[in-house]
Amino acid sequence: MITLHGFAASNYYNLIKHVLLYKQLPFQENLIYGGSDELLAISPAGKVPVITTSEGLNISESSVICDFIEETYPEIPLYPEDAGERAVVRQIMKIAELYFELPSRRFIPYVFSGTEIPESIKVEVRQVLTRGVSALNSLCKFSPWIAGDKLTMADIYVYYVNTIVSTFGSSQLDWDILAEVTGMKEWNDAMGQSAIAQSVESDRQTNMPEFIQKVKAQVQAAKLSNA
Ligand SMILES: N[C@@H](CCC(=O)N[C@@H](CS)C(=O)NCC(=O)O)C(=O)O
Repeated sequence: MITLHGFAASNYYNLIKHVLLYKQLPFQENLIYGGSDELLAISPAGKVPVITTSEGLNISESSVICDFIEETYPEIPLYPEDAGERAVVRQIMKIAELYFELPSRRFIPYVFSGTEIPESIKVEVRQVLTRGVSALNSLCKFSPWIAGDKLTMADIYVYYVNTIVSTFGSSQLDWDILAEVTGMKEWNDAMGQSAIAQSVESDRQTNMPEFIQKVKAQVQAAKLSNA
């Protein structure tokens, strides 16, 4: 059986959990946070999520895990059969990661440590997000799914990317970023209605207080070591 390592407050963790649930694969969860030796032993960059396969192989990096799961368990497919269509799905995922997720994440250290975000960082993040908006506007179809008439890995991937983008877009840039991509808000709302998304969200909310406590403890420890 697959073991999914990480914590439910993580959107990356949740996207893999959603994929496993969608594909109806049995898996167990192992609660583990960043910064532990236990995590470094299975994740070279010390990031979650990680899966341990039934053969005992540890795999990290969400998009790599997505591909591994699809290749190993092709039943209930999440990528199109056609190579060109598959490339479009992966292109949407890559663009969402590079120009939506990663720039939004630049705010996280400031928010967690309660430090003001320099205006230059906000300008830079806004520029990268603008590129993402433009790219996703030209790639996404929302007819009704993100890449066309079938739900694909890109639907699940971008839905969880968007949790970060909309949170930090509105709180730090006063910008409703999803509204800038035609059709995205309606599609995002529909994705959130699925039973799987709602069960993942419920686990996220349960884990959030413990995660916040961990972050506060880490910030406090960093302050003490710098004092
Ligand atoms: N590139 C990684 C990023 C995963 C990531 O950033 N995970 C965060 C949680 S959402 C993490 O592990 N943070 C802990 C840390 O940075 O120490 C992926 O695609 O899986």
